[in-house]
Amino acid sequence: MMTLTEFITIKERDFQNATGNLTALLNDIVLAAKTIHRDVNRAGLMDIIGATGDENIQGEVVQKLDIHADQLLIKYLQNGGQCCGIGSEENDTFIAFDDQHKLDPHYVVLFDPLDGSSNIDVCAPIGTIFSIYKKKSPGKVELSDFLQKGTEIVAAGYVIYGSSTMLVFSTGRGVNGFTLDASIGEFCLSHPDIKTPEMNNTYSINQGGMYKYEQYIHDFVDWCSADDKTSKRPYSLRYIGSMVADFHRNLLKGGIFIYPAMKESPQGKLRILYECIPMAFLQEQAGGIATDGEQRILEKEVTDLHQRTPIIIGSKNWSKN
Ligand code: P6P
Repeated sequence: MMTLTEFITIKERDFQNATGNLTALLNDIVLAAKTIHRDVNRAGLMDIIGATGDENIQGEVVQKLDIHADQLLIKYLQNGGQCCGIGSEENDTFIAFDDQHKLDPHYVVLFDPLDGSSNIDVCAPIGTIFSIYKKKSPGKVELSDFLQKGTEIVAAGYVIYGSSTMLVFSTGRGVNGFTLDASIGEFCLSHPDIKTPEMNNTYSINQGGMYKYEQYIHDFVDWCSADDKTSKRPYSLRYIGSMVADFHRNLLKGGIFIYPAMKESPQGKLRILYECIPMAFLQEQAGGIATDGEQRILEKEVTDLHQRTPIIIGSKNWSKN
């Protein structure tokens, strides 16, 4: 079984003038993920279950493990010396790293440290989502380095902490999945060159919000639920309430995930920079689609670190229905 380290080393040879900096940066994220895996699996024993009682900029109650994961990622990325700053769901503004190593780091990383955190207390799958961009500004890192369109992305991925822990990522040359073998502390290549099925009869949406959604979404859900044997309907609704888990299932088996605009929140709920763009990048690399209902997620202008967007993401032939 090929380890992640072997895989990256081999793939690194594919990159012209590969300097090894992106490899080192990915390894910093992997180190944080292994530590989060360890702590997620024993959270109930470490008194880091439950909420801090604080609210993040989203106005969401922050779970202790959220903050713990956020601080781990910041520590590993700062100490790794390849990253000059981060943007995270748990921090109101971006965090610039002083160039303590004088390595002249030129990557910025955006992440949701523990997505789906409301599932932590009930042992449902949760995940870390990340995206990597090159710093564009000439001097010290600035906000504009984080507000880049998805088409500028260098790499993106997620770690799902579920029945097993998997890292799924892409540097723009396809999508590969690695399963953590905790006995040796290595992520091993288990899902090479992931291609998402062009169609599957699974749709993921919080159907409880039906009367808040626009009519075309309401009509779509009604269409999926109709009893029509010739088109193998009703389709199956699968929705865990953890984007990483719902996305991962649909990526491997096919299906469509929708978090639409709502009357009281026309930009939906999910954040574009550290949830939707990385997932859209992976989905397109695996042969699927990702839009906001009108345009490609990857082409949307980004004007705020915590900007939200509606999202429809999954198998490409769903768009033909
Ligand atoms: P709702 C988790 O809080 C999250 O950000 C995503 O992981 C998930 O897909 C979505 O929100 C669930 O939101 O409104 O259906 O509970």
